[in-house]
Amino acid sequence: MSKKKELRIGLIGCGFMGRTHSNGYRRVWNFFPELAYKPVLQAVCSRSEDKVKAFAEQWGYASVETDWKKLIARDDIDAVDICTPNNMHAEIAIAAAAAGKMVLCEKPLARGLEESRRMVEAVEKAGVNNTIWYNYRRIPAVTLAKQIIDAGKLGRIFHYRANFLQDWTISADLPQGGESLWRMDADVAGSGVTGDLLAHCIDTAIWLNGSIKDVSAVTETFIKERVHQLTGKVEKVGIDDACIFHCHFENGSLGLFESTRYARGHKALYTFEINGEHASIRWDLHDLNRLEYFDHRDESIVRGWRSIHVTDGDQPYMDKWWVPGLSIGYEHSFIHQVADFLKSLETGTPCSPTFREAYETQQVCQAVLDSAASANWKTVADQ
Ligand code: 4PW
Repeated sequence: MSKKKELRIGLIGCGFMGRTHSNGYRRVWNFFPELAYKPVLQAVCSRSEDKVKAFAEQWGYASVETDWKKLIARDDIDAVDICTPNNMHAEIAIAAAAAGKMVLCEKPLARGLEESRRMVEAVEKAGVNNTIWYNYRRIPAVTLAKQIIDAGKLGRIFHYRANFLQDWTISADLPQGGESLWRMDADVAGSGVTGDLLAHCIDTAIWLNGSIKDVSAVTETFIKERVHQLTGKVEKVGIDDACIFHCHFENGSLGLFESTRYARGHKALYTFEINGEHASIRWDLHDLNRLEYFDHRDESIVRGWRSIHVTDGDQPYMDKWWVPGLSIGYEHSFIHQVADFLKSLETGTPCSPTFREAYETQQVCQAVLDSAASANWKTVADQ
């Protein structure tokens, strides 16, 4: 008999993110056997009965629901995991917290600040554990970047640069809205690349380099009208297809961020580079186990960019995986987030980023969108 405490999961939404999270729950206890808690795939919910039953069978959920309110009302669910489109995050999270459930929510926190604020209040008032799935923090090379920065190896930081580039919306024939293309619909998503892609870059940046003070942004919507899948009509496109902003961080460094879905040839190119007084680091999602590091204090005859293959047992999370030298992938970042969440239950410490921490990312996103709309600098704290 297992002595582990069960954490009974109720997953809402069975798309791409429903799969990544389910994989995390299923695999975590194989690789993190020391954890006191073990996730149990208790129930999954989606509006389509056929779809949810097939998902439950594929991933091993014990039961299904087609109404998320029923899932939340069940007393055999400890934690609600929200993998729906963004327009449902607030309503579900607030109801789940009121029902005393822990809440794990896919990024971004919500469509905008008003919803985000209510979500933070709800989980804090209910006193329930909560976290937002900004998974890239938990790629070992990115976590190692955090350790290197926190150890002071970069010295004073001057520059933070990040890109998130894709190319999947270039065709003018691509419709907007509906189940498969809700990221194209501003009413459902809240924004385009700012909330979907730059939110990742902003979350990582705040984590690595501290708060962002103010921003100046431009956005562009290259294709102004598209057929809406739900109405069948040609409708105005409300999302930002591309966004570029620069900013000041509170620590005095300058930031430069770019995201687009119109960079032909790039499917999901997330990169960042940080330049400090003594050293620089850079990372690229396409080579996610590698962290590039340059240290000016190295002896000059061997000074140069080091390419650190982050697979050693001394490096973050890697003592859990195979043997040194063997790589892991994108999906492992979600397994790590589950492990960190379970650990947080054991230790009684919050699992970062909490809703409150993710609220700061929302504030930056709002400042970026407002700056682009008004062609003015915006102060993040004013949001
Ligand atoms: O959250 C992002 C998604 O909406 C992801 O990290 C990458 O871009 C993959 O899909 C989209």
